[in-house]
Amino acid sequence: PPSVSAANVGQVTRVILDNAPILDIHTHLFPPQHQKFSLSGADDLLTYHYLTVECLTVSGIAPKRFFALSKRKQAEVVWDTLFRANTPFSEATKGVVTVLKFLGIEPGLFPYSEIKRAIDSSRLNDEELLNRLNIERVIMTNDPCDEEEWSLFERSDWNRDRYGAALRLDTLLLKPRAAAVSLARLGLIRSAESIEILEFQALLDRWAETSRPEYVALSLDGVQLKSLRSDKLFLDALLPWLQENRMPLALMVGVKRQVNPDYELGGDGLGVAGLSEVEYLARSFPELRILITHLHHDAHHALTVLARKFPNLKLFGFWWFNNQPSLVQQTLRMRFDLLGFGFVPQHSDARVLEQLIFKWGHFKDQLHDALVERYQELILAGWNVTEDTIRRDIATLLHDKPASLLHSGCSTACGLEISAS
Ligand code: REL
Ligand code: ZN
Repeated sequence: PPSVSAANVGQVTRVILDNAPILDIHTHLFPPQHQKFSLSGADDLLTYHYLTVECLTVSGIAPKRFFALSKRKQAEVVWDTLFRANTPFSEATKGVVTVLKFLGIEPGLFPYSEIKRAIDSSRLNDEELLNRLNIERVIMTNDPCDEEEWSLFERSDWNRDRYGAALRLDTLLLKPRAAAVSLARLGLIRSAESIEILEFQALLDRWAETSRPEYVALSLDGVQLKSLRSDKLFLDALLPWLQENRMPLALMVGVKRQVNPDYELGGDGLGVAGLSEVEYLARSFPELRILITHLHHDAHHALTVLARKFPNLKLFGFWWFNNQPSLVQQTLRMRFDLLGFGFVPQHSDARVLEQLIFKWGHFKDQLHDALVERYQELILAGWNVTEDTIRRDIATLLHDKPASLLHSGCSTACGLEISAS
């Protein structure tokens, strides 16, 4: 295969990136058949919590007044504040600009009604959009304690290959009292006071059978991670169950919920880093496969070093406040420097279907630059880089590596076979 030169590696990498299949391992998307939970279109896009928070910050509108408005009206206030009265400078607003461009909508200072009509009449359905973006599969976030949301698994009219499940246990482990009440009401456990170990494990079996999760997930503060070290449900029920079933545990660490409840979904902030708890888990449970992402930018160097120390600890994505080009640029290069291909570079965290366009689009721009910089250094140092090399590397990063770390992939792709001879 022909070698790529330092001069054309940029263009070659761009084309390969544009056509590479993606496996998105963490989203809040649902199939459109699950109507109440599946978000798409102008109103949902403009009322994304990243944007409502920015709008409140910029405008000074009282949060209570803002959230009392209808969704349509909130979207209009966001549009008028962030796009008409101001220039869309932030990452979240730029995301909307990217969506408009992708949909072929001429951006301009139009009234919201016009932008809304343009977006809603030109949007694609989920299959079309996922195909256009080469996103093979997205993993949802599924809370078994939310009866209505969980009812998705009672239906069979949606595409299970496209939408993979993740068993989210925040409610169960972090609000066990509330969880016990609702599970007892559903007749799933005996007492509304507490959940027994065996009951919990039976529930995990049952939920895993219904949803076929790719991992069990927890999104939490370092303080909460610390208290789980002495939590019976976590230690005596969940951890053994995960190890026995070779089910990965995805930890999203460093979020303090509802720092400002007036901001509703946008009211969460930074909590305690909790890295020693992560180290403790990785060291004490070598059979436990941990996927980890972190909300603190300044935790990432230490976390990357930790990921070099424990083969059962795998870094993924740029989460939320970290998913900003200025931060991705630096941290992505550090991850390549320290981990090579041993991490999952990104997940979208998309809540609204069209967010996939910019969440992946913007990340690919960053990835492109980091890759090209490294390939150019290699080429100048005399290393032979071919199109096949680049294709293989990008496939590893965006698809094969994430696939190998999920429950469905771990039995077949846990590493190279090492022969004894
Ligand atoms: O999955 C999570 O815990 C977080 O990603 C969410 O709580 C958060 O609101 C999300 O929308 C951030 O991107
Ligand atoms: Zn999320």
